Formats: sequence, C-alpha cells, structure tokens
Amino acid sequence: EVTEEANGVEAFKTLEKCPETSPLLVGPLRVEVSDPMYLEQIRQELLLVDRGHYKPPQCLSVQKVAVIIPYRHREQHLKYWLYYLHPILQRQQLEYGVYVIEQDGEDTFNRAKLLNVGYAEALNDYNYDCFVFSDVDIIPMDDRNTYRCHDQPRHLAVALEKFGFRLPYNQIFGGISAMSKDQYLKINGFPNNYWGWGGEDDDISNRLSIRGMSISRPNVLIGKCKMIHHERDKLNPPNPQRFEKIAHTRETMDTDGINSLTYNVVKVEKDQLFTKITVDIGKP
Ligand code: BGN
Repeated sequence: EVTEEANGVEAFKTLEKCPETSPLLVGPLRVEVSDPMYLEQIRQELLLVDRGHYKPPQCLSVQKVAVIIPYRHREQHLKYWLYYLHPILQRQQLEYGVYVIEQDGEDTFNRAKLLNVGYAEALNDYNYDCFVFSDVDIIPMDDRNTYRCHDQPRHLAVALEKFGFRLPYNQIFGGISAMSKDQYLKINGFPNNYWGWGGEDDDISNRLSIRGMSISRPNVLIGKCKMIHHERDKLNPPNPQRFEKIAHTRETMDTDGINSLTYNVVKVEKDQLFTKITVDIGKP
C-alpha cells in the first residue's frame, strides 16, 4: 500500500521552515551590465519561476515577499534586473513574486504612486506579508543583502558608487526598501502626488519617523549595490515642488496615501519571470 507520505504528498506538507540564514548564499557578487541580454535565454535558466512567482523547494519560507518595480521605458534594465535578481532571491530561499508596475502614457513619472499600486495589486494576487520596493536599475552586489522584512523598515540600497559607497545622509530611504504590511499600513502607504524626480522617498522616511519607526540597514559591505548608468529620463524631471512638500509630511500623510489611492488597470501581462501591470494613474 502506498501511503501519502511515501508518494510525497505528506512530505510537501511537512517541509521545515527555512533557516534564518540561507546555506546557499555566496556573498559578494560580480555585476556586469555591458553585454546585451536576451529574455528567452534568461527564461531558460529560471525554469522554477512561474508567472513571476517562486517558492523554495527545500524549505518553507517564513515570509512571502512581493517585489514591486515602478517602470516605464527601461526594457534593457529590466532584463538585467531579472537576470541578476531571480537567482539571488532563490539563493536567499525566499518565496517571492515580481510585479512590474508600468505607468501608462507619457505624463510625468510618479514613482511613489506606482509603488502604492504595486502594493495593492500584489495583495489582490496573493497573501504577501512583506513588500520590497525596488528601482529597476539597482542590483545588489552581495546576496547576503536579503530582500525580506525586519522589525523596522529596511533600506537596502546602502552603498552606491555615485555616493562614494556610503550613505549621502542618514534618513535616505531611496532605491530599494522593504516594509512589512503592518509597517506600510502604519504610515498610510506612500504619497500619491510627487510627480517627477526626488523627494518621495524623503516623504516616506518622514512618515516612518513620525510614526516612531526607525530605518534598519545592512552594513556598507553587504549593502553595496550597482546602479546601471543612464541618461536622465525626459519624462521624469526634478520635481520643483519637492522641497516644499517634504516640509509638510505630517499634515498630508493621513489623507494622502494608500487610503486615497485611485487608478485604472490598463493591461496585465503574465510573463514567466514577472507580472507586468500597466496602469493609468492620472496626471499632475
Ligand atoms: C535627495 C532626494 C531624494 C533622492 C536622494 C538621492 C530631494 C528632496 C529635496 C532635498 N531628495 O536629494 O529623493 O533619493 O537625493 O539621489 O530631492
């Protein structure tokens, strides 16, 4: 007689929790962004990823992580991101899903609103409890920089070459960050009305400190990241209102955030390696 255990059904149910530190990590990584990338080739090497979702086969991931990438017109960057990040996240033994949130149309870019959309859409899709918000052009250079949530909101893009591999200022929260659902809801999510480059991450950082949270980070060795060089986006000019706006986070955060988010989904595309959601988020 074949028992459930013997045919593997029971074995799946009793997978043990993944260890605190994954045994698959290798540490520092070489990140090269010069050779062209081909999506079909990347897909061939990542056969365990299904519609952007991965579950470690060896153990039960303690957190379910949604990785949210705000996006427009960065096809080549996205290929590098997928090529490098999927294997890293898998070595980190995370259960994760990748969501690329594309701003429809050609109006000024709004990073933080796209991140809010990503939070909402990822939660519609699956029961995630941790959210990593990542720019498409930043790749970690050490796989010990884990894409998961901590007791305090986490900043992951700690050491970039353009800032001499250290923090330009203490409260910086840009590039890549991770927050649990609870941490995110405590600050009413992110602001929806920062159109153009700059300041939205400082607003988020203000929200965290106003709600009594602090920023957790890996050290500068583990937190080293590669930023892919590019021209400034024409559709993402520096936001002239950003100085004024970050001075008023306290007054705006309770009415501007996930509780006031509106948008329309234009298109959903399920690729093997990611879910891409194209959204109309309005205009400035
Ligand atoms: C800061 C930007 C951040 C950006 C970092 C790093 C502002 C607000 C007015 C001071 N903040 O200056 O958004 O992440 O630089 O590039 O511009």
